[in-house]
Amino acid sequence: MASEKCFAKGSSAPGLVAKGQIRLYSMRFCPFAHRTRLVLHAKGIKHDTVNINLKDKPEWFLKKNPLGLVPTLETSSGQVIYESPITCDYLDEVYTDKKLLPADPFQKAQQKMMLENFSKVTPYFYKIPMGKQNGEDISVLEGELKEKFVKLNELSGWYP
Ligand SMILES: N[C@@H](CCC(=O)N[C@@H](CS)C(=O)NCC(=O)O)C(=O)O
Repeated sequence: MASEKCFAKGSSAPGLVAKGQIRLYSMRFCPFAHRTRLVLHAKGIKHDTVNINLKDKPEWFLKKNPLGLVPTLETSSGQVIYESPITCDYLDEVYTDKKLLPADPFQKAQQKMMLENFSKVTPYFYKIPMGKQNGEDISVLEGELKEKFVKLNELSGWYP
């Protein structure tokens, strides 16, 4: 997207997060960041996106999130939230229009169990294209991904 910059080591930090907005630190091909992006879009939350060069991370980004991972959210008061499921829960709790998680504790637990299982698949959406790009043999990864999908399929009848 034209409005999305990509920041690397040596870059100056972007300005403060505008009042009434939230900022997502992201990377265009990160499947974990896509979770947060989906929630931002589903709920129509006003936000800006700052893409991080994960191979050459800006120092200022590591000060915000010492783990150096995306997705990371930053509020206009400087609060920082990371780990994709936590960012999604945070957004759903703070922006109460169009709730995504059910209020019922058991239904909520079921959704989280499904997410936990799907999380075993997510890293492959990153590892396989990256391996391909680096000219690596990705057949083992592809085999593992297939196995995980079969398992997920077996479990799918268990969730609502
Ligand atoms: N458990 C984290 C994983 C996030 C993650 O691994 N993001 C990758 C990009 S897809 C990353 O930031 N990698 C940078 C690094 O490992 O240094 C989450 O769910 O948010």
